[in-house]
Amino acid sequence: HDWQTAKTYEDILYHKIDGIAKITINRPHKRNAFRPKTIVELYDAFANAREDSRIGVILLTGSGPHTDGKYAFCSGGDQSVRGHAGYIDDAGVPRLNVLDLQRLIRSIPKVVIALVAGYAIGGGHVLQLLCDLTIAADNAIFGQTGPKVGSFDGGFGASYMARIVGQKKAREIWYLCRQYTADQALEMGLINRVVAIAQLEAEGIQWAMEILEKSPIAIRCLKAAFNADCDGQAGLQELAGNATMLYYMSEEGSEGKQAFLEKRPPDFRKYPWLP
Ligand code: 2NE
Repeated sequence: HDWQTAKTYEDILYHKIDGIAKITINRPHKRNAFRPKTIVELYDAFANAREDSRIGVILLTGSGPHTDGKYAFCSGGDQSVRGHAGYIDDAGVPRLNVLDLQRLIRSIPKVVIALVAGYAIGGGHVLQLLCDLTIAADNAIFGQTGPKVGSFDGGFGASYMARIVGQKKAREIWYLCRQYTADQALEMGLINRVVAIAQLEAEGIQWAMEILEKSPIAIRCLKAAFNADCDGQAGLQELAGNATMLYYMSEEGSEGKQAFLEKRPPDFRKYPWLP
């Protein structure tokens, strides 16, 4: 595929092709673990894809294989920079900035698809969980490690996981810290499809192309609606923001603004009170 480099970063790769952005975590020597800088760059690339009206689908993946032949989507927070109060950035400040990225992936009004080859572990597993859709290679391995390495994600990592796989399974995943195969993940509804590793990107592009044929506003309202079910007032804000956008796009909505600018009373009489 003829990917164009969209921007150059240190820890990630960022590409675009007709309607699709691809964001690749590029630290294969660490199984694509993220440090604070990785998250800053991921956030920047996702924000760029959000602003680009030509982009409708974002693929999130990890680069690989590493020189030892192993693949990883992401192995979570980089434990080698974990300090007293979080993951330490270049300025010495402790951070858990992956939580900001989690919210962006959820609220961005475009479809985010995780392409998982190899390990999706810890905070890396939560990232795949939060993507709208996940396509996995048959070598993918899923799991949480928090209680083993002295961490936990009690936000989306717990509650959203339970929405997806159910309370019993979510508790098993977190309490036992086992690893699950791609087929097991598919069976428990954690992912959408398993393909041969050579087919992973092509399958992602195929799904993206099918989505790009659909109505952007229908998809953005559906994403907000799925989010609203779990996200309380923040979810309602997102859903309602779309209602406001659609209202602004209507003649009735712009009448109010037009009247204000023309210093005249608004004439809403011509619009019906529909049943
Ligand atoms: C991913 C896994 C299971 C892979 O195992 P294996 O045996 O294939 O590879 P290995 O030898 O463990 O790893 C290869 C190299 O990558 C580094 C390793 O240290 C090793 O480096 P060298 O010895 O070659 O120098 N590496 C791998 N994962 C890393 C990581 N997360 N941080 C730093 N270096 C890492 C196996 O590597 C594994 O279990 N990794 C750790 C998974 C983990 O516990 N992640 C953190 C969970 S907590 C979290 O992500 C989090 C949260 O809970 C809440 C908020 C934010 C984040």
